[in-house]
Amino acid sequence: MDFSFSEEQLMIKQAAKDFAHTELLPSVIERDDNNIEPLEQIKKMQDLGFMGMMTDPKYGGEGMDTISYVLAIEELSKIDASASVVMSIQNSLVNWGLEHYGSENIKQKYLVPMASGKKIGAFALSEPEAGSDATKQRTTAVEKDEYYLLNGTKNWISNAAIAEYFIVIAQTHPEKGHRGINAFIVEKSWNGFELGPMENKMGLRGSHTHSLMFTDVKVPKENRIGEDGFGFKLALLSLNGGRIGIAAQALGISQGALDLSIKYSKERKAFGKFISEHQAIAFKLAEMQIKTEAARNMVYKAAWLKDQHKNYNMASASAKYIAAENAMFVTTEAVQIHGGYGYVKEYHVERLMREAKLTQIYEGTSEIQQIVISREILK
Ligand code: COS
Repeated sequence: MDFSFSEEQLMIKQAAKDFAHTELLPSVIERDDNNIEPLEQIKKMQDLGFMGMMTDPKYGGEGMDTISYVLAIEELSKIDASASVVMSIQNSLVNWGLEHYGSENIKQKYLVPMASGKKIGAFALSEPEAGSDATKQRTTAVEKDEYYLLNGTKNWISNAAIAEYFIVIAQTHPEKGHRGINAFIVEKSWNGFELGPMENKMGLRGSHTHSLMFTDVKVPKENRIGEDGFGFKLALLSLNGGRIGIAAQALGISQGALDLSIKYSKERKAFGKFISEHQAIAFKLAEMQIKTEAARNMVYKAAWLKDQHKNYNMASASAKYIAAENAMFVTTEAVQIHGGYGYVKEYHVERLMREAKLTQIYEGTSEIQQIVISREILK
């Protein structure tokens, strides 16, 4: 395996780093405090091509590889995971599914505006009673002559406030179980589509999470993605890739917290020397570095496998698991190293710790990743 990056990959990494420092860092604490979405910054991310990174240029994307995507998310997440989650969802959970399984009509109408950065998308799978157990969809899409009639409620939908297009998973043939589930591309402007209340979250407060309500929404038949009954499969296939994005986010959060801890420990003195010169702190930093590098290798490997068109299901679940667990470990240690300063907002690490927690929960909890991995090794 080649561990070096191409010129293009390094350029993307640098562009994301510059963007994060100049555009995200100055206002990140204020946005987190006040639940403000980085709308201006998202526009700039669209201009940079971050919203359609891996989509084929013939559908308005940048045609880059997954490694470049991971490098960009990692850089943004060191500073502000509320910004990186927008691009993670759009690229992995929306554009990817449309490009691989949407009809040509769907690609022209929905993928092109999203991959070229003109529109934002969201992915609606979870429900009040179907989160981890995604087969238990209560949202229904009843087939009529010329459309599907969509009814139900979705929960925990990131990008919901800013998105215009939604991939919605719904049950059409309950008697067929998960093989009766369909996926549709749905427009927010349609009658019967209602944006529910915003969750008041512990972290990633610059990324708004809403519920969605559908009441007799008429979805044209041509908006179904893939064959009849392909919806559950589409959701799981999309999540396989989505987990790489969240793993990269967790990795960036870890590295961000580690970088801040190294800096602080070389500035702060206690007992007559810099705290980095105390073995108690130096050993903590060493362990944070070792584990973050181990997670990085697994995240990059999952991305590499996807780029090589090899099976990456287990690799992506493993990468998400290890990167998220590590993010929680590293950010907690970072707060500890900063002492009292770590517990106040100006030093960023308490925010990174709150962000890390969500990476253990969304796009499949750590326990779901363990289910995916154990089933792979035991089958
Ligand atoms: N990728 C692609 N297909 C998969 C898959 C994966 N990772 N895991 C399972 N499938 C397929 C199976 O091959 C099976 O297809 P067939 O019917 O064609 O044989 C189908 O999906 C159902 O598989 P299975 O019976 O194993 O499903 P289970 O209900 O037991 O659930 C888990 C499997 C738990 C792995 C799945 O429900 C899951 O990943 N849930 C988590 C969802 C999640 O992350 N929710 C959070 C959403 S945040 S947007």
